[in-house]
Amino acid sequence: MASPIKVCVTGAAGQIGYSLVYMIGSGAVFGADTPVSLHLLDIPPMMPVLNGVCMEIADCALPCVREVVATDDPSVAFKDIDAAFLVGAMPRKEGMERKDLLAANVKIFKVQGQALDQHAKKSVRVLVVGNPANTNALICSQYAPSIPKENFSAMTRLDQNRAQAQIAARLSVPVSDVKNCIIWGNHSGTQFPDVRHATVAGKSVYDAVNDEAWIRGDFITLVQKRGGAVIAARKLSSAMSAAKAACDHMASWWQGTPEGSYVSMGVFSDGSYGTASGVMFSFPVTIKDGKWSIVQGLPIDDFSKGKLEVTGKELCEERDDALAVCSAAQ
Ligand code: NAX
Repeated sequence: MASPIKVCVTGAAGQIGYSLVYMIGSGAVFGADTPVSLHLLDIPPMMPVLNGVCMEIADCALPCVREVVATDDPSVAFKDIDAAFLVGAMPRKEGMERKDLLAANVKIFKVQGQALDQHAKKSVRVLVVGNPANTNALICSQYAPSIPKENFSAMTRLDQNRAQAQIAARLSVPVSDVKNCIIWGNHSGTQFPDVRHATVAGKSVYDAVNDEAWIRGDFITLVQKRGGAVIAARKLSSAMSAAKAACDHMASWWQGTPEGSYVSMGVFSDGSYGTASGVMFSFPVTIKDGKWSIVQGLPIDDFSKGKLEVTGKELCEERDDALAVCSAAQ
């Protein structure tokens, strides 16, 4: 076996962390033959809980797990890491405005960006899950100038998986038959789940569904509001599915996308498809040798253009608010 890949999970004592560390340790992301060293970060009051998680990791007797480091110190957690799942974030509390939530998280991701800059490998691949994920990823990268911007991404894979699952259910086919659903924009209520270019067993999803009103109406709303529906049912937010999506995202980044298919990731916008540049916008990407490329040349109709504008505008507003928080703190 090769030397272990060092993988950091922040918020490791939380709900998503609980499922995620098991999935990483079981080989689902980096391969069943690849040993991993798990670096688990949480805040000081959560150390006893994190200790319990470590006990359970040991009790899972996972062959891939060579080492577990549990800490509340980002400089220890990020030391020489190859991959980071930044899940830990400030949750929205009752009565909290969106701007207050953004401000609290900007501060966390600024500190973590600085710590990544100082301690992680320059080749580290960073996936931000903690919300607001796109803008947190932007801030994190801004404060880690020695790490290439392409090494930061935000998670919209859960939204993509939700979209694929809805299409599969609608057509009564296995979810694995559905390919190339796209999530454009922000991981928020403005995201645009788009199946215009998706296929089911090689045929157009649009033709197979044959119901444009549903595709442009209820389907989009369903995917946009799925997180809320899970909370209403479970009284807790999505955790198992979020952990699975984080693993899917990192596995695609590590192993590449199969010929002819693409995945959605929040990445630095270069202005493709007329989107605002300089925000973390979710695009369809293909991945080869650890590098993602935005899929180019997909036809965008007026309906889609309108949706891209709305979600892009929200991302620009979030970015401006976040940068204002950063400069006020300087
Ligand atoms: P939990 O509240 O269960 O866990 C979060 C953990 O992060 C806690 O243990 C907390 O102590 C820790 N934490 C807080 N500040 C930290 C810091 N500065 N450093 C390290 N750890 C810190 O939340 P959970 O359900 O696990 O969700 C985590 C985040 O994922 C939330 O921001 C949530 O909104 C976000 N999500 C993002 C999704 C996406 O698709 N991008 C979907 C799922 C999820 O809602």
